[in-house]
Amino acid sequence: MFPRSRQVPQLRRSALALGALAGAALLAAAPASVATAQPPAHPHGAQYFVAPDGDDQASGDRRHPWASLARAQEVVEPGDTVFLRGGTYTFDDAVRDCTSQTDRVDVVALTRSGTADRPIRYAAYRDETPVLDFSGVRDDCRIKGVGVTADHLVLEGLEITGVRQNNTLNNESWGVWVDGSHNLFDELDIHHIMGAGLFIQDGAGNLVRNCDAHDNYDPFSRTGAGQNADGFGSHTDTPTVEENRFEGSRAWNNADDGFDFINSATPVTVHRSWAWHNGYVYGTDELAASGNGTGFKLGGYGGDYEAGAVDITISASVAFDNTLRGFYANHHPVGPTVVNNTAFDNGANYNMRGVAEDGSATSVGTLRNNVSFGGGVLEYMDGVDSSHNSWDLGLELTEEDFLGVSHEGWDAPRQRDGDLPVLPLLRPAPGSAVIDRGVDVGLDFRGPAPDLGAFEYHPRSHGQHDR
Ligand SMILES: [Ca+2]
Ligand SMILES: [Ca+2]
Ligand SMILES: [Ca+2]
Repeated sequence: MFPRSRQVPQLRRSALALGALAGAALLAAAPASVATAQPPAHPHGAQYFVAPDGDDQASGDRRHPWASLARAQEVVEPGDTVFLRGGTYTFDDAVRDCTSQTDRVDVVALTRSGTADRPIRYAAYRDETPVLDFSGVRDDCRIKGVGVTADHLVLEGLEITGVRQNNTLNNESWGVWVDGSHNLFDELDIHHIMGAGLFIQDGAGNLVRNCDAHDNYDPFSRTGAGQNADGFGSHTDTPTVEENRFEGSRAWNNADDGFDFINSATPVTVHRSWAWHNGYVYGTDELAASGNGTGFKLGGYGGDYEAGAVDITISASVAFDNTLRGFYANHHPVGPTVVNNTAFDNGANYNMRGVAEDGSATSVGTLRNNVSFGGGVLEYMDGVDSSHNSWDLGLELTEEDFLGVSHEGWDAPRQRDGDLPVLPLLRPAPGSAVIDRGVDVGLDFRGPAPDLGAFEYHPRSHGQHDR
């Protein structure tokens, strides 16, 4: 009934890291002064370097980096790594002109694919922070900061910001726009986009891991200010069995929603992700005029009944302080699976509004081990498959049930490996009423039974035994 928690592709990551080490040793021995020469290819994949003060006529090795990703893409082959050095990369033009004011243009267009065994990797060099700043791009149509139409890429450790809406004839622009499959988006920090942070238009088998999308706002949308700036979205056109997956990711201060999966033909799974303070104009407590303000929007097709509606699953995730709803079925025709989540102080903590075949409103979903706490009501729960949730058990939770309760501090820096920060917030306190009250849903737990909510109690330290 419930899917087992799956492991992220650590093996693939390890293989890449080994390849990178071997490449470094080979490149260090190569002559570095030959202008326009290519670094030698080798069995583990070549390494190339890009830097803000680089030169596209250089050789692309560590001491002679290129200036642009576009230059790197001319030569990359499956298995290669392109390292981006720290600093700010500015852009002022898309790759081509707009053909109309409603056209869509890419600024960075990633079109060359890797393979399953040999992905192409675009990664921050060591612990440096490459910032792709698109605020100078004024082309008069919709803008994709990074447009990914390739498959089997890894984008890792990049900060992406400043994509604009340059007229009022469209809806959102995009930070990262994806029409590809089997890509890994890892440790991206995407913010201040006039539209969605990361938007999957089509494709499956993509993993969005340990990414942040925040402070996005679309003031110039045709459908109203704030209507379209989500943190993350999967809205694919092509029906697939394979899913898109979000894990360890955070969305906050976005004008519309944190995570939105409306009109997705691809199943979606979310695990260990947080969404808060969405529905506001960033930097303020002002409601975005047309923002929806939902933490996790779990499917839906604009109110229509779709016979082939996909499965949406969310687990071990947290939604709080979203203006309208924390976890929302959004008129989805089939029930989302909602297990071991924590909702706190949302307009509605859980709203399971579905749509029946005749178009009438109904309630959908399978809910286990969830916590509803603080302000935030339950809506559309009649007929939902609900048990072992805090409300089913009649728990009257108070702040004493948690090690900490706050709307603040959730944007703390990530751990060194990119994982979510370990915070006391909304974790069970010793003796909490949520401890061991759940039922086994296939996620890790300690003690005789799972606890309720996103975090499992540990007597000595917190964070060591997250789901
Ligand atoms: Ca909206
Ligand atoms: Ca939305
Ligand atoms: Ca337990």
